[in-house]
Amino acid sequence: MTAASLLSPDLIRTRFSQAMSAMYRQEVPQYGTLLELVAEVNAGQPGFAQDSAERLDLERHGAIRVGTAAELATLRRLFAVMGMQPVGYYDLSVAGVPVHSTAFRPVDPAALQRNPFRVFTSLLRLELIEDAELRQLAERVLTERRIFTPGALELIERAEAQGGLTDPEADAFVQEALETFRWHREANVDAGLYQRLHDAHRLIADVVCFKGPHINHLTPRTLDIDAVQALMPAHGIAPKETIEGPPRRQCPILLRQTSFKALEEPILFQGEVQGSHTARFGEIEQRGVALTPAGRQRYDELLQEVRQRSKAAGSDYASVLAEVFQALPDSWDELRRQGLAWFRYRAAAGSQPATDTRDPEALIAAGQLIADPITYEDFLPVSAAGIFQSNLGACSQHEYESGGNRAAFEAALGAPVLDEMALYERQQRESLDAALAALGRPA
Ligand code: OOG
Ligand code: NI
Repeated sequence: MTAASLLSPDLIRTRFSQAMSAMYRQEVPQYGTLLELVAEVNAGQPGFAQDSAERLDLERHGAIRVGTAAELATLRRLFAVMGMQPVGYYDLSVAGVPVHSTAFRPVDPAALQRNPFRVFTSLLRLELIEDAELRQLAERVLTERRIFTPGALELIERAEAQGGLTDPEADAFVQEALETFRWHREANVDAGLYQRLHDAHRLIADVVCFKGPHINHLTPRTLDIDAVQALMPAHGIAPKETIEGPPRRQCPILLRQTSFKALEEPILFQGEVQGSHTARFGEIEQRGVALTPAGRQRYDELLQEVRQRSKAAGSDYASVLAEVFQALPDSWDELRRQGLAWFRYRAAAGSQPATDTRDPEALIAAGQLIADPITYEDFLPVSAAGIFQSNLGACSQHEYESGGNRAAFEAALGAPVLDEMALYERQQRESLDAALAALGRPA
């Protein structure tokens, strides 16, 4: 096997995300309607700085939930074949959801530019089920199921041994991997156990009772989430009321998201009993610039203030959100000068440096250096909690006081999760070094 005959992981990722999208379109027809609507709205928009139209068309994220450490660890190996690595740790127990999560995604700027497909992946925290007997039953069901096909496991091993897959192997891998994320109408349990798990938490039933971690949503990226949200009802889609995340701004930051209600799908319990389950939904997102730790702290504080103030009687969430966020500068120059957001630097074409400064701000002022906002590639725990909640229904308010457990998550994963801030920082630093070198100012 020569390295030259191996396909790039980026290509395998693109084939996989397209196969997944085609499958989800069949399973959830409203997703197809949403894709068309998003494409229509995006076509009428100026692009967001560095992101090409090709990337936008391909761009989406998915979400899955698994039940055991072994399942999570194998997923890590499966995603690695497609150049996707675990980035970030999200504790959702604080929001009443008994899971913790990471996002599998490409990390290298060139790979992100080719196709940034990400999968938000949650691991059920069985220890948060209080009823010991129920916990053991759930555990037994989970350890007995096999969510990967033998073919998928074999191709993961081959990719690890060879350092990649050939073109035909990649096609076979995509088909085998897809099986893990498919919807299965037949439940793994009888109706009684489903009901008990559902009563403990709807999400627990969703993770435990099926043959695999069905993809629960696939989210296209729009350049104007307000426009898509407004057009959704006319296309027969009913979105949740509020858009999660920051308000609409001249300079979009982080991530704004909205979703529409889960489908009620017929299922067949063991013992041939018919029932139904709601788990799968649709979502759209708009991405903005990634914030630095200082910027992110400001964002978290402002969001906290919004939540406090909008509790007051008669207050309107959208107006409070817009008002409170006026405290955050809404220009790329200010976000950059105050160190609130990450940027990628490049030398202006044909520029001849007039001074010998290495100061980026002086070079920008002289028209020799250009700073483009770096797109946020990750997720927001508060928003994710809002998305989970909107699809779990009002009956599922839970309180868990355990807090996060990143060490346990990483032990299950079999690897540490990467620090997203370090990835953005490095991208900014390396682009600046390269731009300064191009301007004849090497370090
Ligand atoms: C994941 C919810 C989180 C997002 O976009 O924040 C998420 C889930 O419901 O499994 O996908
Ligand atoms: Ni999502």
